[in-house]
Amino acid sequence: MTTHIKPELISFDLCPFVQRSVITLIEKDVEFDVTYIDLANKPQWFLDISPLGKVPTLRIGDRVLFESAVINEYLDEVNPPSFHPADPLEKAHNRSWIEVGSNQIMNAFRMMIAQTEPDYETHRKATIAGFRQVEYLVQGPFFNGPKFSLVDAAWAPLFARLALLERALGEDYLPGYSNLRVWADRLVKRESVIHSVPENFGEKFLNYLKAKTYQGNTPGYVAQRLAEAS
Ligand SMILES: N[C@@H](CCC(=O)N[C@@H](CS)C(=O)NCC(=O)O)C(=O)O
Repeated sequence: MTTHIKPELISFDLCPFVQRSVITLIEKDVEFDVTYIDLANKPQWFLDISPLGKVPTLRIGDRVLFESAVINEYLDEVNPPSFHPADPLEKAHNRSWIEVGSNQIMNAFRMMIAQTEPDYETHRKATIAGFRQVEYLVQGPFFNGPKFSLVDAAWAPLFARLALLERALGEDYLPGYSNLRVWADRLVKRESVIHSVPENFGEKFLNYLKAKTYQGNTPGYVAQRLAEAS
């Protein structure tokens, strides 16, 4: 049994994948320690324990777990009741949609760091197209209906970031997706989601995007628009 050991989350405070695990830790009422690292300058002890060099990394005693979906599955198993549906087919289906959530985080990230307007448009369209199927799947108010699930924990960080950017730029990243809008709004307002990031997260996140440059000098397209908007 490892459940009595307090886990240590190795984190970067702007990372959406880390946030997935923090949401699950909070939802499951698990006490944990956090160690922040600088991803631009990863400490050697981190590289020594993390073969992929990515956060989140969860250390439990001398065991080290990585990959947000795997970490969340572990947290779910050792802290019942499960956030997964009991039926194996439904559970696997939920896992598939957690993976789609990861893909959407990356589509949106490419959009946020696009260098030029056409580049931004390409990734904006890809992000919006990537929402098409889930619009018809989400049961509301959460992915599976009334019960919060690991799919909700996996998608909430994406919706939180898109909501911040929508407000800053006057964009709509869920155009015509009424079910998704209900789901996203519900998740962004959930206590565990709000408390899964530092208090000044919105400001920090937008400042991070504002500072995004190419080859160290040219501001990215979103960075330029944020500068114009402020
Ligand atoms: N598939 C991974 C993705 C994690 C990930 O990409 N984390 C980023 C920060 S948001 C990272 O650690 N990047 C460092 C690097 O790639 O060097 C997961 O779900 O945990």
